[in-house]
Amino acid sequence: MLRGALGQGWRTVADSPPPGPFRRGFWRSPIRGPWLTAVLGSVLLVGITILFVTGLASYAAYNPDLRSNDMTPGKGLLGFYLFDWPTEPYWLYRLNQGVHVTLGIVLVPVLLAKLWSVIPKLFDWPPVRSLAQLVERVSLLLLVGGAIFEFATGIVNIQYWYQPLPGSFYSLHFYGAWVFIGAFVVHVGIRFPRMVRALRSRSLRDELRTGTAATRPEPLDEHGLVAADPAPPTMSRRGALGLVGAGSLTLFVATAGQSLGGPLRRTALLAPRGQILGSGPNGFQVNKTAFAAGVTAAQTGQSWRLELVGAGAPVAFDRDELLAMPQHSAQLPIACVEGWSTSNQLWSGVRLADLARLAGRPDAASVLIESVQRGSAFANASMRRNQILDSRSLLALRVNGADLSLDHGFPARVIVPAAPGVHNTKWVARMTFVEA
Ligand code: HEM
Ligand SMILES: Nc1nc2c(c(=O)[nH]1)N[C@H]1C(S)=C(S)[C@@H](COP(=O)(O)O)O[C@H]1N2
Ligand SMILES: [Mo]
Repeated sequence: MLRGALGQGWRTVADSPPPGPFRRGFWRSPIRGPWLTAVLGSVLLVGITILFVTGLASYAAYNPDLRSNDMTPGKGLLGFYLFDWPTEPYWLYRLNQGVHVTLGIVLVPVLLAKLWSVIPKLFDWPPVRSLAQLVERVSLLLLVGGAIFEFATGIVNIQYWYQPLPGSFYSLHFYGAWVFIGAFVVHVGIRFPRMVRALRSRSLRDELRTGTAATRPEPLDEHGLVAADPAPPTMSRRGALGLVGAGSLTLFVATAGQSLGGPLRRTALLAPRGQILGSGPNGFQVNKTAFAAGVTAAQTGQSWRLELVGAGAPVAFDRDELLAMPQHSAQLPIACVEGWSTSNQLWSGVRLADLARLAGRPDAASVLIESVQRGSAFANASMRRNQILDSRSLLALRVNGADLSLDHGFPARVIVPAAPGVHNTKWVARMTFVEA
C-alpha cells in the first residue's frame, strides 16, 4: 500500500538497505532460526504467564481496597479482579512471592537469548512495508519494551535501588505489567501456530545429541531469521541452550535460598536479604532496623502504650498489661514482597480478635495499624475481617521464646498468616478498628 503511494523512489530505498545490520548477510549465526526461537519462546510463554498471575496475586495480597494499603490508587478498572486475600494456607504469600521473584530472575538469561534470537527483525528493511506491518512493529515495541521494563523495575526493586525510577515502583511495575501483558497476549495469539510448527520441525532429543561440528542451519525461512550467508558453526544448539540453562541455574542458586531457606540460604549471594546476620531467638532477617527506621528507645521504652480505638473512648495498655492477657502462639514466616522470607518463627502475644473485642468492635470490618515510626509508607497497614479473626493473627510480644528485639519490632508487632511482610507492622502504637 505504502509502496504504491510513494512510487519509484520508495522502491529504490526499500530494495537497497543501508550497510550493516540492515542487510541480511550481516547476521550469520548458523543456529539462529525458528526452532531455537520457538524453544526459548515456549519457556517464556509458561514463565511469563506465571509471573503475571503471581504478580497480580501479590497486588491482591495488599488488600488495596482498604484505606492506607493501596500503592496504586489510580488503577481504576485494572483492579477488576481483586479478591479478599485469604489467611490460609499460611505460607501462601511466601510461595507466591518466592515464585514471582525467583522465576523473574531465573528467566533473565532466557529473555536475553530470546531477544538475541530475533534481533535481525529489529533491523528489518524497509522499516515500514505496509500498515499491517507497522501495527505489528509497534506492538513488538510494546512487547520488548514492556518485558525489559518489567524485568528492570523488578530487579531494581529487590536490590533496594530506587534512585533510577521515575516514580513509585509499585505503580510503574503494575501499569507496566498490564501494558506488557496486552502486547504479550497479542503476540502469542499471532505467533502460537508458528511456534508449534517450528517446535515440530526438529526433535529436541536429536538437537541435544548434536555437537558443534554436525550443526547445520535450519532451512531458509520466509521470516528472515535464518542466516542467508551462515558462518561455520562455533556452537551447537545444545551448547546455546546449555549456556542459557547454566546461566539460569547459577542465578537460581545465587538467589532462591532467600525464599527456600535451608542450606541454600548461604548461597543466596545476590539476594540483599538472603543471609542471616546474628543468632539466637531473634536471629532471622531484619528488613529495616529500628535505627534505619528512625525509631528511638524513648518511643519504645517505659512510656510506650498500645492505644486501641473503636467503639467508645480509646483505651491504652502498657506492655506488662498486654503480657498479662491470654497469650497465644503461632508458627509463621515473614514473607517480604521482595521475595525473601524467613522459615517459620514461633511468635506469641495477644490475638488481634481479642484486641478487637477490647476496642468494642469484635466484628470489625478492618483495622488500621499504626507504628510509632514516622514518615514512612511502611509505618501503617490495614487488615480485613478474615485476617483479624484468624486465631493465628497476633500482636506479637515475643518470638522463639524471647522478647522481641528492637529490630524485630519491640515492644509489639503484628504477624498475620499469609499476609505480605510489609503489613506485619513493627513498633505498633495504635490500632483503630472500624465497622465498615
Ligand atoms: C513479565 C514480567 C513481570 C510481570 C508481568 C510482573 C507483574 C507484577 C505485578 C502485576 C505486580 C504487582 C504490582 C504491585 O504490587 O503494585 C508485581 C509485583 C512485584 N514484582 Fe513483578 N512482574 C514481572 C517481573 C518481575 C521481575 C523480573 C521481578 C524481580 C526479579 C519482579 C519483582 C516484583 C516485586 C518485588 C513485586 C512486589 C512489589 C511490591 O508490591 O512491593 N517482577 N509484579
Ligand atoms: N514500622 C515498620 N514496620 C515494618 C517495616 C517498616 O519499615 N516499618 N517493614 C516491613 C517489611 S517490608 C517487612 S518485610 C517486615 C520485616 O520484618 P523483620 O524486619 O522483623 O524481618 O516488617 C514490616 N514491618
Ligand atoms: Mo518487606
